[in-house]
This record gives sequence, structure tokens and C-alpha cells, in this order.
Amino acid sequence: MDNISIARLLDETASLLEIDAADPFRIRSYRRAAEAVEQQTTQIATLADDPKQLLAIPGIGKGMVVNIQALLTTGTLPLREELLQKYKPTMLELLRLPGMGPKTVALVWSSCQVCDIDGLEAAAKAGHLTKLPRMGEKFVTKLLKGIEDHRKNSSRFRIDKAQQHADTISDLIRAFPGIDEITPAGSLRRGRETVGDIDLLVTGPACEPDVVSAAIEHVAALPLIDKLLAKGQNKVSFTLRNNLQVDVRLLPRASYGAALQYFTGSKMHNVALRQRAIKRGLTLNEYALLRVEDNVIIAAASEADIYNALALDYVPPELRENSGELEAAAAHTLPHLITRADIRGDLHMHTNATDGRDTIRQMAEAALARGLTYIAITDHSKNLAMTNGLDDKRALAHIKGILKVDAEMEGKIRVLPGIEVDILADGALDLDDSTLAQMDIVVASVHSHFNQPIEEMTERVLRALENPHVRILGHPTGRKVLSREGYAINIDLIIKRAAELGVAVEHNANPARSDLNDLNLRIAKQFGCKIVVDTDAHSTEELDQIRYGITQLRRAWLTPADILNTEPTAEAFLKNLRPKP
Ligand code: DGT
Ligand code: CA
Ligand code: CA
Ligand code: ZN
Repeated sequence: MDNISIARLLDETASLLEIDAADPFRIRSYRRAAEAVEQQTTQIATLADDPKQLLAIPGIGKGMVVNIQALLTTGTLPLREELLQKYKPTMLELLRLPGMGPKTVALVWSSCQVCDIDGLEAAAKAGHLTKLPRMGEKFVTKLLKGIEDHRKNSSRFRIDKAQQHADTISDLIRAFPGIDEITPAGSLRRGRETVGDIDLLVTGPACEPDVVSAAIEHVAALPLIDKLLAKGQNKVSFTLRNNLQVDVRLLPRASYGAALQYFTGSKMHNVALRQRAIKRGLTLNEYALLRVEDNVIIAAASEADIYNALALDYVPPELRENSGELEAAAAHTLPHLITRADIRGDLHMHTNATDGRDTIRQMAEAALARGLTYIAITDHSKNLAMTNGLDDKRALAHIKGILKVDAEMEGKIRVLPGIEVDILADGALDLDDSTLAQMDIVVASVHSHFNQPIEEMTERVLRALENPHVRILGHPTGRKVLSREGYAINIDLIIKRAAELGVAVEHNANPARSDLNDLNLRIAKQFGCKIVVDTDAHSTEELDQIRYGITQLRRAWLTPADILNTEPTAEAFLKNLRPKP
């Protein structure tokens, strides 16, 4: 049995456990093992007789070694067989739909023998579901909309997932001697929220034909390949177990810039660029920028050479959407886009006081290690009961803990007391004003009653903004990338009012949220609204998700001056926020 098959069976067992509403840690251990097996460079089957070697793989513990051995000898697992008596693996897909929890999935199976999306859609349309408990017309309408969204989205992948896969594959390709550069191109390089497939450009051994073909064989034999789609002279296309397609192209160093430019896209940007070339008697393809009359190469090795030869400033990949970037590049008016190094503070993060994993001190140390000079600890308020949200009493006690860590850090990093306070259904805030008055950073967010009509939701958030303690509006539209549209809200009106009141709007860097989106961000800038970019980290590692936030800000053409938390110190930052009452 090959690695992909082992990984698939382990992952399927995790899915069955999920439908069975099993312990999340147990589910996670199967998923992690599946990932670990998938990323091995050798076939696991060859290690089966030596449990020590299996144990040495991170993500595989003693129990999992037994499971893998069972898979290799019997082709299945006792646990998987047991779960398959009750459920079907396709049911996992049903869990991704709105309102479908494990219990509901089990119920539609036992009462309607429905175990996949097509079946569920048919049952919903035939009116079978409304006969079941707790499933009214409203539920069915929402479900059918959810199925439609799911079908639309299921062929795209979130940027952070694609990035992880691209990193893993790049590491495996790099094992071939002589590879010198591997760069993602396409939508991943442009920093889109989602990608359709991964485009990897590889340079290195591209001079001698037999080395190139050996490199191609190396790529085509990667153990994490599920289906090999195509293998050409310098291109390999394949899919991963999750159906994500990867196109790998091997290039000579000399045409690297032209290839990178071509395969980064977007298509519309490239079309406009080629037209510009033609007007100048030049032609642009994936190998070079050439003079038409005599085929002399004008530029090929670097992207900057190509743009400059067309009398353009270099266009950062995030701007290549044919939305004014070529005009600006010609007029030398492209913005100096923000970078990660410009960010000095992070004003939205959680600790183990609520649903975060780490302590205040751990978050502070991790932020310091990442070069930040100030952070705010903003745990949840009590309305979010499932996160163990803070009531007034605990919130006040939490401030003491935050100030203690602030003192312990001895000025190396400032740790500001804050809260992410829930905006309740009527626009009131979840904690007393007297409690909020003790906080430097009050982030107000909507976490409930997402289905209010647009007028009600807009009024609700406007009312929250009027509370003079609110300094930042958290994830203002509530959307979740690929899984949930934002709630109905007049976001332009909200941004306008926030600008008038001096309330900053947040760009939430968590790639699952990425909220505000690029259009909203451009509107915020137009209205002169203050903007902060925060990670909303629930663990120390999630502080690194700032990178995705920065990408989105760049896609919105924003500069360091547009973002408040580029201010070098906590004092300078706080001075720019709405003044405390
Ligand atoms: P995706 O994968 O749907 O998220 O979007 P992209 O932009 O990565 O598109 P993809 O993977 O089809 O192609 C990568 C880049 O390669 C694309 O942005 C521009 C270039 N490209 C690919 N095929 C064509 C083509 O037929 N014409 C032109 N002009 N460019 C192409
Ligand atoms: Ca692509
Ligand atoms: Ca592609
Ligand atoms: Zn939140």
C-alpha cells in the first residue's frame, strides 16, 4: 500500500470520527498522521517492520504505528470498519453545510438514507426534510443556499492551505541536486484569497537536457502525488489527495523573469501588458520580451527588466489585476505598498483566559520575538459562552494579569489591556461602560444573530460605534472565506460613520476571515477611516498570520501611512485612536 492510500484511509477514519462526534484530539491525531505520511519522501511500507523509524516521524505516536501496521497488513483498521457499520465517508461533506452537525447528519441518514450532497438536495427539494424534527422551511431554504455555495466554492482552496502545500512540495523538489529557485506564481503569488491551482516555477538544472529530464522524473515521482495529470519536457501537472492541482514548470535561468511574469498573471494584466508591448514594436511571451523586426531579446532574466523595458515601474504581484496598475506604473505613481516589517503592533489576540491556547506572557514573548513593540490582549466577553468569555468581574481581574505581564516585559514590548466585547443583538455592548473604561483597547465585534435584516444589522453596529469606549470595530462584515458570506450590512455607511467618530476598522488577518476585503479597504481609505491590521491570534503561531493580512492590504493598494499600527510605539498608536471619554 502506498503513502497516498495510507493517508487517505487515516484521513477517512478522521472524517468518520468527526461524524461520530468523537473527541477532537483523537480526530486531530488521525488527520495529523495522514498529513505526516503524505509528506514522507520514502514509502512507509518499507519501514513497517521497524516501528522505531515510524515513531521517529513527527505526528505519529505509538497508537498510530499500530494503526499503520494494521493498514499495511490487512488493508483497513478495526476502528474504520466499526465506524463504517454506522456511517458513510461521504457524510463528511454534509458536515460542511450550514446547520448540518453530526447529529443532524446521522438523523438524515437513519430517516431518509441520505449520505451525500446530491441526496440531501433531492430530499430537501422533495420536502422530506421538513417532516423531521427541528427542520422548518427556513432551515431548508438556508440549506439549499448552502449547497449552492458549496458547489461554487469546492473547486477553490484558501490561500493559507495552498501556501502550506506549496511549501511542502517546494521542500520535496529542492531535494533534487542543482535546483536553485522555486517560486509560486499564479493567484498564490498575487495573494488572492483563494486559489484554483498552484503554479510552481523551478529554475536550476535547466541547461543539460538529461539533467532536466531527470529533474522532471523526480517531480513526477513525488510520493504525495495522487493523480499524475501530465508529464511533458519541462512541465509536470498533478493533483494532491484533496484534489488541489499543482502545475510545476522547469525553466532555464535566462528566461526566469519572463516566465515568472507570464505565469503570475493575472490573465487580464498580461493581455494589457502585451498590448503595450505591441504598440512599441515588441512582443512578450513566457520566454522573453523581443523586438518584432529582428527577434532580438530586449529583456528576459528578471521581471523588473521586462517592466522597465516597457517604460513601466515594477508592478508588485498583488496589484496585477488590470485595475489601473499599468497606468500608475507608467506615470510613476504606484503606491509604496505596506510590508510586514512596517507593522509594529497587534491589537487583537486571545489567551487561555477564554478560547486562546497560550498565556498572556507567552503571547507577549512571541510578539516580542516577531519584532513587535506593542500588543493588546483582547479576550472574549461573556456573551460568547462557548469561549468561556469574560464577565465584568473576570475582565477586571484579567486587566491586572495583563498589567503584571506588561511590567515584567520591562518596556521591551508594551502589553495593553483590552477586550473583544460582543455587540449584542440590539447594538448594546456585552460589558459595563465602567469596565470598558479600564481598557486601552476595546474591539467591538458581532458574533451572534447573523441573520438580522440589513437595516437592523446596520443600526445595531451603528449603535455600538456610538459607545464612546469603542476604539476598533472587529472583523466588520463577519464573512468567512469559502464558507460563509458576511451578514447583511450597509458596510459603506458603517465605515463612513466610523471615520466620523474616529473609530478604527479592523482588517482581520486570519486567512479564514480576511475581513475587511480589498474593496472595503479601498473604501475605508477613501472615507479617511482609520485602519488597523490584527491577527486575532488564538495561539502564538497565529501571530504569523499577519502575512496574509499584509497581502490583502497590498491588494487594496495601501501604504504604511494608511495603517495605524505602523506607528512605532504604543503611545504614538494610542494617540491616533479615538480619544478615551
Ligand atoms: P487560479 O489558479 O484560478 O487561482 O488563477 P491563476 O491566475 O493562477 O490562473 P492559472 O493557474 O490558470 O494560470 C496562471 C497564470 O498563467 C495566469 O494568471 C496567467 C498565465 N496564463 C495561463 N494560461 C494562460 C493563457 O491561456 N493566456 C494567458 N494570457 N495567460 C495565461
Ligand atoms: Ca493557479
Ligand atoms: Ca495553473
Ligand atoms: Zn471576533
